[in-house]
Amino acid sequence: MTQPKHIAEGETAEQHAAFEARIRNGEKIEPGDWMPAEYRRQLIRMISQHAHSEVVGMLPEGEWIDKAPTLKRKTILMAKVQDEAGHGQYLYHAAETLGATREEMIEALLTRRAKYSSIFNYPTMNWADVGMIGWLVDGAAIKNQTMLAGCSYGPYSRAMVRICSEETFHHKQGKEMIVLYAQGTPEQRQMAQDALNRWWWPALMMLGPHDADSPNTGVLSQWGIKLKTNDEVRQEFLNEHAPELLEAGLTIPDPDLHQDADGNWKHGPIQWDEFWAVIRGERGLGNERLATRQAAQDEGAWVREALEAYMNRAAKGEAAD
Ligand code: FAQ
Repeated sequence: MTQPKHIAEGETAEQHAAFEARIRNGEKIEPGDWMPAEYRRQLIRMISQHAHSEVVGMLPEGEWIDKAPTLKRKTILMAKVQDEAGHGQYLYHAAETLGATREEMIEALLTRRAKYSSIFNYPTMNWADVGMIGWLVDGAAIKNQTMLAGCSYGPYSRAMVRICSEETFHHKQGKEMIVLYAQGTPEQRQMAQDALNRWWWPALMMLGPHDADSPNTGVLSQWGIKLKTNDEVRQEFLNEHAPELLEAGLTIPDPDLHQDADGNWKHGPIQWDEFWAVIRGERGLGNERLATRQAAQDEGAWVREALEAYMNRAAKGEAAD
């Protein structure tokens, strides 16, 4: 048996061993169950950052709702952006089951103590970016989230099952749009290609640093939260998307891209300096994204106050219908 790691003060090796045995047996850990403090901390970190990503992720595409080229595309995009808000809600609730409050999580986002996905700090320059986000960003998210649907924490795993089915629709609508444009007029083909040039590398990066540079993967794998490493998920994404993009007639902006003898597609070097700079808000739209979230928080204060007043009156049996 592996020596249990991350034993916090007040926890015993026996408790850890019993906990890990449950995970090995494929049992789900539920909110009231005993769990190591580090398991709880890692899950709150990851689930809250995932929730923030879904909510901030509404911004790049949301900008295009009133510019959609047809009513059908507008309706699809509105539904997609609303879905992302719903995903944020499921995920905040999942994190709340671990004892994190909504206020603490939002505060951590707005003060940059919590991250959100790097991908949403890139700008959407034209309509084809909406389709490319669906195809590549939702495509990468699904690979990651299908894996997380099998994770050891019950509420997160169940939220992922529901979210993945909606993301699958998002992925299909993006692919359908880009394949259509890639076969369209020269202008449409160019729009699709430009969008691919902008989103290809950020989509590869969003799956996280290489395994050797990923400090959290070890413990997350040990406790059945991550069932695959960042590089394994990235490989799955590449193997599905590289041939499909090429088949659509698009050029992937990577001169080193090739398929190896085992059939795996291999990418060239990723610019990790760009990834970290984007996360820190030194490149891309990080500062604008957080300012938008802060404004939404400020403008929503009266709703939270009214709700709290209502709940207080309801608790005393005074609230009207
Ligand atoms: N951006 O040790 P690792 C979506 C951070 S949802 C920013 O490898 P881990 C839906 C990481 O937090 C997309 N930071 O970390 C949608 C850690 O920093 P910390 C979001 C990143 O947790 C589609 C540090 O680097 N999905 O797209 C990123 O083991 C379209 C070291 O990294 C999720 O959140 C990044 N890309 O693995 C919505 C899924 N990558 O926290 C709208 C859940 C890494 O120690 C439109 N999360 N970092 O300060 C996960 O699966 C994992 O957290 C990973 C990172 C795989 C993201």
